[in-house]
Amino acid sequence: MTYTDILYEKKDGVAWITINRPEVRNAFRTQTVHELTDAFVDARWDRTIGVVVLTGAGDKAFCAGGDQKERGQGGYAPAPTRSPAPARSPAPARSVTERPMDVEALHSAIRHIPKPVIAMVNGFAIGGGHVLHLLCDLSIASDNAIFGQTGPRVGSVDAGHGTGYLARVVGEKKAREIWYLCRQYSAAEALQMGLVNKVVELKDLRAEVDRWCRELLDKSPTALALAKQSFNIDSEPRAGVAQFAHTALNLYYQTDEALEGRNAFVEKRPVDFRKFRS
Ligand code: S0N
Repeated sequence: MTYTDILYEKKDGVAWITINRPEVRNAFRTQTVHELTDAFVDARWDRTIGVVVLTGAGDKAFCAGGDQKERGQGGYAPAPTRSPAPARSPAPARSVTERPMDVEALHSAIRHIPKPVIAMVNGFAIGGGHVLHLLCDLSIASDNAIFGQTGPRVGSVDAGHGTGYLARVVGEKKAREIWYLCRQYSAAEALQMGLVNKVVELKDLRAEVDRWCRELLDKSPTALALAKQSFNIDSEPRAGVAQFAHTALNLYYQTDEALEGRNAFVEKRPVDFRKFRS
């Protein structure tokens, strides 16, 4: 697969996956999610790779979540590239680039690769981007990193791993605060609540992640795989919830209420959800 939205480099046993859309704070569109998933699957089956690092290009953002400009009434999907099939002929199978966004497949690829995945958080980790770092095994952040969920502010919610796994990591009360209030948290606050493993100055981030990679590469790959899979077992039932949550989310995206959140962001105006309470 040729990548347009990510950079993928394999070096000295480490696969570096970089979301390369800095002009939109590394927000992911459908194509980005296809590419990320493909890279994780490649790293999974490459026997020379022992650790994967996920990061964002530039020094402003790790990832700002789903690209709100691609999101329409049916959720995230690329514009159709061919005319619809004539009536009564069977619909042709959709090629990978025509399929709707499959965030669930990406989450699954991160969780199920039997190798440690490190999120190198170099700026904003927001919305669906925050969920990506959350699902990585380890998170190492620069001191300018900012964390938070935005769903109830932009008419979206990851009610699968995004809510349930966050509660495991930071506790129920804090997870509910993060999701309900949509505030932003500093790297120091993230460290304090156990959301990241380490915070360093931005200039030292790459070297620090390199050090963690080297330490991991010295360990037994099979023991690491068994440890990861064992950790995953407890939270794996959430994968079923995630499927259900994504189906529900796609229905929610079809409502005027969800569209109000998306439109307010794109039109750069205050959101008005109060009308949906009357
Ligand atoms: C990240 C923020 C806080 C950065 O603020 P800052 O530094 O002031 O920059 P801006 O001027 O706001 O942004 C710079 C340019 O980047 C564009 N941009 C930023 N984020 C996005 C985005 N998410 N989509 C599209 N464009 C984005 C800005 O528009 C600006 O461009 P110009 O200059 O042309 O105007 C700030 O940018 C911010 O708050 N961003 C939005 C964060 C957000 O709400 N993200 C989306 C949250 N929702 C999701 O992630 C959906 C979750 C999801 O995908 C999912 C998850 C699980 C299951 C299913 C799904 C699913 O949806 O299918």
